[in-house]
Amino acid sequence: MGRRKLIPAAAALAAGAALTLAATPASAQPQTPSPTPAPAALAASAADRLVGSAGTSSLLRRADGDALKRTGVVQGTRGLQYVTYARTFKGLPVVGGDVVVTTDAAGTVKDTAVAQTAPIAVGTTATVSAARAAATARARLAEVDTAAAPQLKVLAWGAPKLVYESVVAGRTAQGRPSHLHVFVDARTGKVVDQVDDVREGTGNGYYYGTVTINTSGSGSSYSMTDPTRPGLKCGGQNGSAYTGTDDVWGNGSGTNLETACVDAMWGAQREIDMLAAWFNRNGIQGNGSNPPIRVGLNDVNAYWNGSYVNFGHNQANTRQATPIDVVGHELGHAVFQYTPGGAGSGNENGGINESTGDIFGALTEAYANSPLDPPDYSVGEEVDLVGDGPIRYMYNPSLAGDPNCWSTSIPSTEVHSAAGPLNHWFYLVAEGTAPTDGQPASPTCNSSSVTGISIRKAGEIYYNAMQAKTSTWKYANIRTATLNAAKNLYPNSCTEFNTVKAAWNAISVPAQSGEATCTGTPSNDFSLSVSPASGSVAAGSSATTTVATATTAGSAQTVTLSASGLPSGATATFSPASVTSGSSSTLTIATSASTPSGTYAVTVTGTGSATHTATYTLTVTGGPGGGCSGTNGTDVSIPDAGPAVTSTITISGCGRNGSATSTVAVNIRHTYRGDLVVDLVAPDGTSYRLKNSSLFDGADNVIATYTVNLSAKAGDGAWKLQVRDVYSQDTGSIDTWTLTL
Ligand SMILES: [Ca+2]
Ligand SMILES: [Ca+2]
Ligand SMILES: [Zn+2]
Repeated sequence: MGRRKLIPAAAALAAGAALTLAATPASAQPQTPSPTPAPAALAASAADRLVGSAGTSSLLRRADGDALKRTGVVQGTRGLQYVTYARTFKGLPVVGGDVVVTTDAAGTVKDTAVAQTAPIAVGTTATVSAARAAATARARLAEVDTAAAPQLKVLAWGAPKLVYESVVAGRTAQGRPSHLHVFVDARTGKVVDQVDDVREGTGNGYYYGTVTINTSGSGSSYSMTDPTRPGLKCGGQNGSAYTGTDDVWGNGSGTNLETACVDAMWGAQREIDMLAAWFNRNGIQGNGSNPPIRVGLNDVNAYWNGSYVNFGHNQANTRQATPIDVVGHELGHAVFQYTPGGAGSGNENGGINESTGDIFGALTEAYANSPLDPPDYSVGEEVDLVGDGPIRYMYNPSLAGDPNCWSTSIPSTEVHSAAGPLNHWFYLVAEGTAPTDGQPASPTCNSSSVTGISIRKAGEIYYNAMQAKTSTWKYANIRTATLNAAKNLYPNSCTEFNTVKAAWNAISVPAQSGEATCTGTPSNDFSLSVSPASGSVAAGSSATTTVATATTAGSAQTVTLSASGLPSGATATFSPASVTSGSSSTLTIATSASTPSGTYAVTVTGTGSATHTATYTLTVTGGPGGGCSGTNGTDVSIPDAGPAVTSTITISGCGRNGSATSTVAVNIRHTYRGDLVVDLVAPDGTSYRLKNSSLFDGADNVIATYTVNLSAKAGDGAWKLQVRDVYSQDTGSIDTWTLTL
């Protein structure tokens, strides 16, 4: 090689000479106020923090390899929020791994509901083939119309098992419609559980006279499709909505199917309106959507099949099964399916599902308040199915032969009968044992008296409890969930809580360990929030946010404010430094030029009769190295035309991505630096060429400073400098190097 040989300079410059500061990344913007976090966002982040914290592993029955994924935030009433999670285990969906975290509007966690009772410890390799599982599932039905491919899952209703879930649709041996989930043990091939989405009700035609229903169309083309309640429509067995040339529907005849759709649409519209007005629920499905309705089922029956409701007729075939409590019942099954935990498994859960139908039927009947069908707590009182009046009596289930009281035989009781105790509980909470509004008296199983709190409050408590439902719900779980709901919904009163509890005692569902208690008028309390919840400033500038307080119990009190978690060189000032709960303070965080770049969680603490905190996320840009630290790279000898030599720096504490401009200062001692190729290797292995060999690079024995864009790299980790002499002439060394992020 004809390269020019240079004489080594006398001495290298000292290592660690002044290094350039990282420039302000292009992404750093002046502070912009972010919108006030909605309760749903506060709830989601609080619940995520809870689910993500190591201290809750046992509460959540965590196992190695399981993961909880947030699936939604459901709004209850009075600010309550329900954050739902689904679980996977080593990537497999876990049926029965569901979790619900309840918070208030400020994001304070109130309760946690966990379906699972034990952490999962199963192998994930099936020894039974999917084809065998599919065949086993098909054999559960007499007639199979459709069958979905089996999915490998973990079933955690009870002791966790590796299973295939197969969904088959068709008819049972009794000729009833079925949409069946079959769980086949993936190790033994045995069926371990099955769940039918089809929920049957029974009813009879009833006419609400001339009513206004929402339909679509104009001119000479109309459809029984509700334009204001998405998804709601009514028609015959082919699933299409009835249409017509005018917007006049039905003829008032009990055998006319369009008339049945008038009843069904009117009832469904009242139910959807009731859910919104009383429970803040958006549609039957909770997301604004509603299932469609079919009439004309050629059967003495009505059912929800997991995706639509279908109504038949009475035995005499003179009326359709579309009175409001039957419509409310079937759509109540849909509400049950579209609340956390979905439709579970077994007779006790099935009974709860049936009772939920009856409860929503009674709620809808009460909300509609038609003089043609006065509100009551009988189910299908207009039915003349077999000539003996209502099919169920919520105030006294035994009138139809159903149990009034819970007992250990409920899990083996037919589902409509197993609904009896919960129907009875609902009645006692709503009306009590001796109502004064004309509703009938109700007996209790412990000879106690209960004073009701109104159907709307009973519904609100049950509905909110349903938002913390899990797939393993039993009567005992509802006791716990409704006590939590009563306490959370009415934090300043024990009346509702005590009624709920008395009603559970009155139907023989025993106290559960750890259940909530209500201790009378609560002590004064307050809540704390910051808005905006985050801000970004250049080092040396100030950020401000408003700290709001509210009185949540008792009377107002003095709240003293403080801040912690500030980065170095920053100070926090509250103006004023203490407030009366209900008023606000302005927090100013002043940073200095020496405040390191990075993102910091600043905890704002309010201290009064209790202590509450809120988090403000502060991003500082343009400051020095982000708080990273790392020792200098170690000395290495550069062999003569040998392989690349490596020197490593482990950097930690960056907590951010690297800046757009980072510098690497390398103290090179080498006979001829032009021989060298120098690369910087990021912790993820990405290599950045700092220097190529160059014949004309004459400097020897110097500190060379290279600038490199590392904005796409995480700062923390082991950074390597690789140096190689590409020609066989010289030797030398690197005497330390420094990376500035
Ligand atoms: Ca009635
Ligand atoms: Ca009724
Ligand atoms: Zn039903």
